Amino acid sequence: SKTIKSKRIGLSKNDIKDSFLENLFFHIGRVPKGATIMDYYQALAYTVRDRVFKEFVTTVKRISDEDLRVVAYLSAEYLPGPHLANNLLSLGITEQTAAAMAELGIDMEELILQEEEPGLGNGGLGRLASCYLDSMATIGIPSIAYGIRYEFGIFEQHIKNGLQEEYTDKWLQYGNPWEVVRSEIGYNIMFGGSTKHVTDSNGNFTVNWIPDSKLRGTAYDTPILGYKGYGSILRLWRAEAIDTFDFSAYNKGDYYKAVQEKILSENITKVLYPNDEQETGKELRLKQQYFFVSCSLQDLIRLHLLQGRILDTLHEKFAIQLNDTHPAIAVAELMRLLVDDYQIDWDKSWNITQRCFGYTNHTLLPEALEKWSIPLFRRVLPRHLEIIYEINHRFVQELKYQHGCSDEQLSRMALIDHSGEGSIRMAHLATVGSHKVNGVSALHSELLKKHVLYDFAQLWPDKFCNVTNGISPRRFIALSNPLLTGLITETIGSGWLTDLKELSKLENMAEDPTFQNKWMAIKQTNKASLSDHIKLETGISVDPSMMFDVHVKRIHEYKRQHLNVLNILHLYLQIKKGNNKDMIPMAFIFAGKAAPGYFMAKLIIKLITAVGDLINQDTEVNDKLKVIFLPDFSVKKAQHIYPAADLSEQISMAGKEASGTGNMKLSLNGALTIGTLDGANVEMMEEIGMDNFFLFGLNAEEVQHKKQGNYKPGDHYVHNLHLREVMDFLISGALSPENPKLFQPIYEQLLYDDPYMIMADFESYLISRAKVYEEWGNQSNWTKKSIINVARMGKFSSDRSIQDYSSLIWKIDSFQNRP
Ligand code: 26V
Repeated sequence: SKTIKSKRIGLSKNDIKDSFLENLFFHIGRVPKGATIMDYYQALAYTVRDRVFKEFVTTVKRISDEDLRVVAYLSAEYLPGPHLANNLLSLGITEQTAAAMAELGIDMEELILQEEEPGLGNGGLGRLASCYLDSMATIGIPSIAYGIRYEFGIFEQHIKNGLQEEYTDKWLQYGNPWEVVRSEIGYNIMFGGSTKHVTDSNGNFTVNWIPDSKLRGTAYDTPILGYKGYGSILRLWRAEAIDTFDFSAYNKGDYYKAVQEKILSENITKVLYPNDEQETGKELRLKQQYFFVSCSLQDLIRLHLLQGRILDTLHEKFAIQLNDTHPAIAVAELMRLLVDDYQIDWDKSWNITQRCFGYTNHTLLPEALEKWSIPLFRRVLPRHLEIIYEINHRFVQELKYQHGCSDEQLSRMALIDHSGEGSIRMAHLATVGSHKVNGVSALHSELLKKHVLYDFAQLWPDKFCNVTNGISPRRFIALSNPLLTGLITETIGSGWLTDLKELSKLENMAEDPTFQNKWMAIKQTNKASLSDHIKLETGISVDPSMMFDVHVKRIHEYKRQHLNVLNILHLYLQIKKGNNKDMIPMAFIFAGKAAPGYFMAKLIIKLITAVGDLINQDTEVNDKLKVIFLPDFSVKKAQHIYPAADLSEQISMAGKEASGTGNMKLSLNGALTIGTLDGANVEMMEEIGMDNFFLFGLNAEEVQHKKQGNYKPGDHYVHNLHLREVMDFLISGALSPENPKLFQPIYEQLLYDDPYMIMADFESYLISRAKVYEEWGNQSNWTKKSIINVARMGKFSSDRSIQDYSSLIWKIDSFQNRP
């Protein structure tokens, strides 16, 4: 890279300006006169990409020269957010670039807004993977992240008549300047057919898999740049037909059949599935998982052999992390590659496999634990089914004869669930095939050992550990909240961006009136900006002096958006009764997508918008209350919302939210949290202190206990007047005059079943909210708490999470710690 001409990758204003004009001409074929804003965006993206490549190539060279151990992160989802601004930040050239653009009469901010983000994930899990990639690149953990290049990412959400409508995402429609296709890096992937077990003349036993279809996975690389740091790479696989023409079909004259094959092959990476919908029968989803896993493992083996090594040492050179069970088929695939393709004996292969993999669990919800039906599995992956049976057989033997397990234990722990048509428990496959299993918050990791993987934790206590999630401070404060970032840096220097614990230096300032005023003024500016955005998107005016109460995340019953709504209705009814003398004006801001097939979640969206319609137009209440649903939540939108929040809603039923990461993002931007003792809230409250956190609700143990007893949600209805009023209002028809029974399913579920204990937690929520109002009344006090929240967020940097993974699981040193 030293030979690359410096001007082409220079970081001065003039070099950037020259490169930009060159790229506009040579890449886009335009001169400034006549160029569109999209042309400008693309030209700038190429300009920045050239500079990113330089860092990236340097890192890759170092990994290869020094023969370093590398993390291979396997995830079916990534949500990187827009790349341009992040890369400018990482390169440290935001100012020069803005100045260069200004000299050309271009507003850089406007270009940044042109970028269509890759929506290659559903929510927290995909965003976490991207935060981790950012941190690995920043700290200098040698890494490569593998995934799927979905042509259509998460659907676009439109709201029509208050209902969610889904539209296909077209993130690739104007091309993607951040990726490079590596046509030479591709692997053949097989599906279906049957297996043949043969013994050759030397008595060697081998298995041949005779598939009935094959396709090719091609690598698309996006370089990822860490903050003033190192490079990493996001390698996404796209499915293609092996040959453009199937010549045999062509020769027979069946040209169209050949083209049809090509289309079918490409279907594999067409679309991202929603993660919160049942998938047991979805053949394409299983194919997606196997497709990207096989490409990734074949790629690792190629890289390993390329360095002149033998496969016996694969686990010494790669730590492969499974992001949930979506890539868990990797356990069987690596065994297949080692045993069938490279003729390594089973025991040695199993040893390598277990030492390669680590498995991260991201949910305890029983309905979310992946299972694949055996008939489907046999149809798609016949050889893998045999391998899984063999792994299972050996595991069961071990349990029986070495550990003396009972039949009951055996059937609980087996990889195969024999009920019905039979299914494969992917979490068990991942657990058995890995040397470490981790949860994503302290509470979640404990519950994992106590419930979902209880028997395994008893058997292998040392296999289990915790790595609490974290977020990238680069993306979620430096990029999204430049004003607050400026104030913090001006006060404590800039070290905090790579060592978030340094934020604790802000504690001294928490009671300083001048500092408080600056802090408040920034929040106010951010709220005014969000308010403008809300007006633009929804037509609704929100007064920025209101308290901004923010509830943004996927819509799911366990996250309890409807608990929030019940409180809003309570406030509404109080105002209507004239009990509103000291009421604090509040704007409730919701955003989030519902899985397209999830009836209740979609009804909850309708409920939020119906309550909004009622309140926002009613002049008797709308100076005190506003209810906003911002459509099409994304990383880009989130970056706009977090900096403007005063209060963060983290109100899931205890025991259900594995970690949550929005909780961290909001707190890092100075919002105070109202929340339950769930997921990472527990550790956040530990850090932030009870006085600076609004806690309410049953804890996980109490929830368990109540469920085992005979919980009667109706009792709360009878005994709590406010709850009764609100519930009665819910089915009064006032919210949906055209269809008075619209919300009856929610009403009935809460009253007669209430699986997420909303009725039980309602009163406690209201009591906690009363404290919120009291604290808000003293703005200096509120601001002090806001500053303390930020000052105590150090633990929740994804840099810390990655350091934990590195030392506990991967045993990989960062570049920084190397001579
Ligand atoms: C899947 C399913 C499938 C069946 C229906 C219900 C349901 C609900 C959720 C899911 C997603 C499971 C995996 C997941 O996305 N977990 C999230 O991971 C985040 C990163 O660790 C964490 O912060 C969230 O708490 C956790 O929900």
